[in-house]
Amino acid sequence: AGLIRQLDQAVELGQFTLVYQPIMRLADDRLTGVESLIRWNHPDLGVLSPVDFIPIAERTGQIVAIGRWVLREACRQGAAWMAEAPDETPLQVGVNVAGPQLRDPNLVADVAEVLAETGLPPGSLVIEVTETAVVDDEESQRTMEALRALGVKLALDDFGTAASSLGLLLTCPVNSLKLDRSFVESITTVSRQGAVANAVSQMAAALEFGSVAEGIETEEQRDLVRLLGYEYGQGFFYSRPVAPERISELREYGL
Ligand code: G
Ligand code: G
Ligand code: MN
Ligand code: NA
Repeated sequence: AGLIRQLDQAVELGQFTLVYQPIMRLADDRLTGVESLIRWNHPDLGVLSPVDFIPIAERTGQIVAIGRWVLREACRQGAAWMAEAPDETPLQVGVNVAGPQLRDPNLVADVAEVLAETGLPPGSLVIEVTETAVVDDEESQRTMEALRALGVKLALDDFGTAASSLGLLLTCPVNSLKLDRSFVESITTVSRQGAVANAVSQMAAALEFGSVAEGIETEEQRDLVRLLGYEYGQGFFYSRPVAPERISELREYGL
């Protein structure tokens, strides 16, 4: 109950920050995007991970207000990176959006407003949704269509972990699939995880979805997902989530 009350004030009190994990193009190991990840600088408990408060905020509905802050901050930062290096291809900025946010009737208007306010090109924003949030939910599908109509990109996050059918891919208007890191963790040319990773890559290509392999921790894993045809990768092998200043340095000097 304490945490819930404190969550209510955390936006106003400026206690949230965003860190950004690099997303690399596997063909040439160039930084092409980031995923924004929230942290809570809690006055007594120190820095809290989203796993400690996002599930609570989803249950209470507080995720809607928190998510609005995340969206605005990530888009503001994305536009700031563009202004720093106007001649370079803008970074794609990923923002996680939870089920209750997708069902919030104001989401599309909020996104449009934030894009207009910050000047971030719509195509530079990637909204990451999970299978659980979109499955069997026509309202969420319509919201996704409306986001696509704004020019925003959509990614299906943690792909392969939810109890959803492959039929979802026929109707879900996403641009890319993010293979869950559980498959990359034990990926080898002979493992079952490797077989699934391969099948997902083939399927993504056939359906003209982009593909991102998550949770790459070793060079061997990087080499293998690249070989399997994944276009993009992210994980501790490249970088942990970092402060926005570090992303500026990585753009300028590389990893
Ligand atoms: O960065 P970390 O590994 O601690 O993130 C843990 C989980 O929290 C991930 O599943 C991630 O998608 C989720 N998460 C991180 N930031 C946000 C956010 O801004 N909004 C939502 N809805 N989920 C987030
Ligand atoms: O569910 P989502 O994909 O949004 O979660 C991202 C989470 O995965 C973040 O909490 C991030 O810190 C974590 N993460 C990112 N890269 C790696 C990695 O290489 N290994 C592990 N174990 N976790 C990672
Ligand atoms: Mn994500
Ligand atoms: Na994920």
